[in-house]
Amino acid sequence: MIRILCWLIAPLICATLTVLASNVLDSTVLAFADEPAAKSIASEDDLLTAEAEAIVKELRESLPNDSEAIAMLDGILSGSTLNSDDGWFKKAKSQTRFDWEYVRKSFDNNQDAKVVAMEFSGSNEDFARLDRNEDHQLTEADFDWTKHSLTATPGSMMFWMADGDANGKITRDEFLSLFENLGADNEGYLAIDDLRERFMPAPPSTANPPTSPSKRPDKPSRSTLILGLKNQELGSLQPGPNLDESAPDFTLTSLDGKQVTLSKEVGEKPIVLIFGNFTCGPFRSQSGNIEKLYHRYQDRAKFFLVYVREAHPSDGWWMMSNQRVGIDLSQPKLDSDRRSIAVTCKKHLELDLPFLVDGVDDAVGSVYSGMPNRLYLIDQNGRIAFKNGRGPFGFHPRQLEQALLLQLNK
Ligand SMILES: [Ca+2]
Ligand SMILES: [Ca+2]
Ligand SMILES: [Ca+2]
Repeated sequence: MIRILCWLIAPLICATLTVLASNVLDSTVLAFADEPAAKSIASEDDLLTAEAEAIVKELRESLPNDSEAIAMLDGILSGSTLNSDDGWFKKAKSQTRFDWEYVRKSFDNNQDAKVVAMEFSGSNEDFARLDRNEDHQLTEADFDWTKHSLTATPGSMMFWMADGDANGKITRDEFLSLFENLGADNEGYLAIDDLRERFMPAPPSTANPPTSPSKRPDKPSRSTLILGLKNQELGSLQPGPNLDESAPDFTLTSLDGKQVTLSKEVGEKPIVLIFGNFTCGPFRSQSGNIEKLYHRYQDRAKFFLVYVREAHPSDGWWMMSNQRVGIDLSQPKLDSDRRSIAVTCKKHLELDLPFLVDGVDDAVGSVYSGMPNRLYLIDQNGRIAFKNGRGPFGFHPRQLEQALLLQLNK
């Protein structure tokens, strides 16, 4: 039903949904796209290529058995579609100094398991941003991030449908187009039944299993995924620095030509590092959140977006959904090529925040485990104060905002 309506409305709208669904193949979200949701199983005709067999051997020999990358490899080999319940995504939990326990111990003076504005030492504005569910008190619920960031809700469904150019921001014109596409163009208004069930997340489908992975580009073969793992397009092979460890130093050049050395930026203010790339649809869908975060706190913290390896290049696990919105590029081989893609990305996503571009050797993205996307908060002593679970599922800008506010109000 949803699928038919979606395609009737406009191919572009569905493309936006498919960006998300096919990038992550999450079963809940997939139900909204153009394929039935079902867990993939490695089919008999999805044999590994000789190249993939060799990579499997090499990774097993070079990586610790208990590493996230080996968990990912095991997931791929068993036919996992790399959703939020398996692969290494299930293991990638956020690490933060600033969970509910911290808030309760720091501010809950009368020990009633809630913190009201009077108990909080910071400003009312900061309190309001920490109060995620807007009930005028801080409780455990405000700090519960167990739902992954691609969980479909009516609000997120509407967002994905409206954001026709998939740049993570809905403009007035895009919103108006949605208004018309939902049926308002006939009568000039929408009735409640025009919307009532339109944005309801569908229950997981028990329909037919998908066709053989190798027959659809958005359903990659196991060999494609294994190559993507080795190339760090699915994610970094390293775990990245842990909570309280020193942030690894680096020097990168910004898009306006300035050399930025992390250790020289440490001290005065906390530092927010945002890792991302253009071909990751879920990352693009967060760009409005990232930009708002930057504008809200740019005077109180330093922000850098570290541009890393493409997650879905045309010569890897490519995405029909990217092509539909005109994003079709191969993995850059030269630093200068990556820089020019970063310029295009910054422009398409209309981001003001400063971009630093990692080299094609992926030195910074690797050591921070920044692929495909990741958030860090570094304190004024240069130590990791917050690190989200591996993107795209663990990518929660609002969770980073809570950590930043609590760091600022220590
Ligand atoms: Ca209290
Ligand atoms: Ca609350
Ligand atoms: Ca848009």
